Amino acid sequence: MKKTILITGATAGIGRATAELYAKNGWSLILTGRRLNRLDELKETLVKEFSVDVLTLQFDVRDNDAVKTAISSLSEDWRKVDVLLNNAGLAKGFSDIQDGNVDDWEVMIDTNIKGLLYVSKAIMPLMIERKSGHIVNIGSIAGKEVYAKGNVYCSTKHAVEGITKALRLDLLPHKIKVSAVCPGAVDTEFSTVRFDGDKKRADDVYNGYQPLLANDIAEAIFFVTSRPFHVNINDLLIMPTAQANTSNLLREE
Ligand code: NDP
Ligand code: 8X3
Repeated sequence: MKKTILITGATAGIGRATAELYAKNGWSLILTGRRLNRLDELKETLVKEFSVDVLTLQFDVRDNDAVKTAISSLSEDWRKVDVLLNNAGLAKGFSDIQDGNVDDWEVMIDTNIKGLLYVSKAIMPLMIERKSGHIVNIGSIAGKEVYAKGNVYCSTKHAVEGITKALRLDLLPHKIKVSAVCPGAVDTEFSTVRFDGDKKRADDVYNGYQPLLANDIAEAIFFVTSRPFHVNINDLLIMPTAQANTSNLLREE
């Protein structure tokens, strides 16, 4: 039987690569994000290339009413969500905490923590009803360590780690799996967003070593969600070989 994955933040980076990989494997896809033109373009590409069923839902994960409206609009068939990939997220700014921009803090906390909770809260009843489902949260090495000037972003990813553990505990009686996939540096639009479109500064993050690619993480997510029912991967930390931790990178050039 065909399975369905709902991906938040499917318009770029890890979310987009994951959409492509699951489409290649014949899954039905619910693709979400804020940028409608990108959702439309991705849907067209995947339908044409892989003849899969794709539904797009445009919403901002920070807007709980929009999340609830979008999820409650799902038809009976689309309500059978087998995998929820909580991927939408971002970093904003890079400064000592005492110099931090409060607006940036709000955006990160609202997106990475509250947005993940809102989407999970909307999807969990559908999974509980079917006693089946798998929630995969995208954490980060930044959820396991704190690096200089990464303060609030790192804290949001630490929160994702806590929420992942709490979900696993509370959803245990409902037979719903919960996993975290936690990458180190992945070359996506992440740094461009963090540095407000400063492409040079963003590119510098990935210079002099081979960062992970979005598809590396997509493959890990696919592995996590294709284990037999009795196997759950709780936590998968994936780093570029050239990155030992958040602060030690082997840059060559
Ligand atoms: P990208 O910037 O390439 O993609 C981020 C995605 O999140 C976009 O599709 C964006 O869509 C979506 N998004 C952001 N804010 C919102 C919002 N408010 N509502 C809905 N969707 C939103 O970055 P990545 O692919 O790298 O990031 C994906 C996840 O991976 C994030 O959670 C990030 O923290 C995490 N991560 C990234 C790492 C990296 O080095 N790149 C390493 C470790 C973890 P749109 O703008 O259209 O809404
Ligand atoms: C993104 C990885 O180390 O740039 O979560 O914060 S890092």
